[in-house]
Amino acid sequence: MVKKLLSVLGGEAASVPPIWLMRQAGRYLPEYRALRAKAPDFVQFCLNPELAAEVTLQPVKRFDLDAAILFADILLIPHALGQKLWFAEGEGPRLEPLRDAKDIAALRYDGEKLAPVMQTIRAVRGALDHGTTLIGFAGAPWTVATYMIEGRGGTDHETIRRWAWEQPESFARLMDVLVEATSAYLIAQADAGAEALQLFESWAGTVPADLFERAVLAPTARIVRAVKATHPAIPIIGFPRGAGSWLPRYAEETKVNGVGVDQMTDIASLALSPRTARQGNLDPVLLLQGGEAMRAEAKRLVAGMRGKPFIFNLGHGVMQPTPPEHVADLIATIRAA
Ligand code: 1CP
Repeated sequence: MVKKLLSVLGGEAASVPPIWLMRQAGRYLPEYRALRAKAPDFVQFCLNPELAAEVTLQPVKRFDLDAAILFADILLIPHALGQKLWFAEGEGPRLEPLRDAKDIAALRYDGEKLAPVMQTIRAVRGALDHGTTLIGFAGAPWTVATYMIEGRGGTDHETIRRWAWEQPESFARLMDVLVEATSAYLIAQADAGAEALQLFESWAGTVPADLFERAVLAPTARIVRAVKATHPAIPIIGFPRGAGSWLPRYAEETKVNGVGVDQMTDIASLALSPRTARQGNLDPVLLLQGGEAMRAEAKRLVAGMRGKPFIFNLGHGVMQPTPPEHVADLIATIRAA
C-alpha cells in the first residue's frame, strides 16, 4: 500500500487529505519542553539522535498525523560549513556573519558533522507505523544565506540584498556553496530513509523580483536535479513562503512535486499543473485561537481543494502558545469533513 502522503505527492487526489503541520514538534508541546530542558544547547539537541528521534515522534504519538518531520534545523548547514552558530536564550539563532568573499572561500562542508541527523532518520523510520511518512528537510539557499550574512533572524535582509546587488559574483559563489552542501545533505537524508523532502524557503518574500531567478529559482532547481539524479522517486516539496505571484513559475522551473502555500495566497485558485501537489495553508493564528472559526475555515479549505492533490497543513509553523488540544480538534475536523 502506498502511503497517503506519498500518493498525493505523486499527483493523486485523496478523499480525505493527508495532514501534517509545519513545526508540529516544538515548544507548544509540554513533552518537548520537558526534553529540551535537559539539553540546554540547541545545536547539540538537534545532533543527539536519541533526543531528536524522540522529539520527532512526539507529535505522531499524540495526534493522528500522516507524516513525521525530522527534528533538526535549517541552520545545521552553516554549522557543517564551519560557521559559528549558537542560540541565544529567548532570542533565536545567532551566527558569526560572513563579511566578504574571503569568508565565503573559507566555508568547507563537512558532512560528518551531520552524521547524527542520519542516525535520527534511521531510528525514526524504524519506529514509525506503516502509514506514516518521514519527511526530511533543509533550508533553501536564499533563506539559509540570509542567516549566514545577517547573522540573525528578525531583520529585513538589507545586508544580504545589498550584497547580492553589489557583489553578484561572490553572492553567486555563496549560492553555489549552498547548492552543493544542501544537495549532499538531502541525498544523505534520502539514503538514510527519508521518504519525502521539503525545502524551506521561508524568506522568499524578501527577494527583489530581479534577483528571484538567481536567488531562488535556479539554486532550488539545481538541488532538485541533484537529488533526483540519485533518488529519482523521492518527492520534493518546495515552500517559498511569501513568493506570491511567483508560485506557478517556482513550481514549473524548480520541478518540485509539491508546493507549500502560505496563508496569504488563495490556494484553491493557484494555476499549477494538475499533478503538482498543493500543501497548506490554514492561518496558524486560527489554530492558536481554535473553536468554530478554526473548524469552519478548515472545512472551507478542504472543500475548495476537493479533487486536487492536496495536503492539509498550515500556512507557516505552529505558534508557540498554541494549545495542543486545538491540534487534535483540527485533525478530527478534517478527518470528518
Ligand atoms: O528553543 C528551542 O526549542 C528552539 C526553537 C526551534 C525549534 C523547535 C528552533 C530554533 N528550530 C526548531 C526546529 C525546527 N526548525 C524544525 C523541526 C521540525 C518541525 O517542523 O516540527 C524545522 C523544520 C525548522 C526549520 C527552520 N528553522 C526554519 C524554516 C521554517 C520556518 O519556520 O520558517 C527557520 C527559518 C529556522 C530558523 C530558526 N530556528 C529556530 C528559530 C527560532 C528560527 C527562526 C528564527 C527567525 O525568526 O528568523
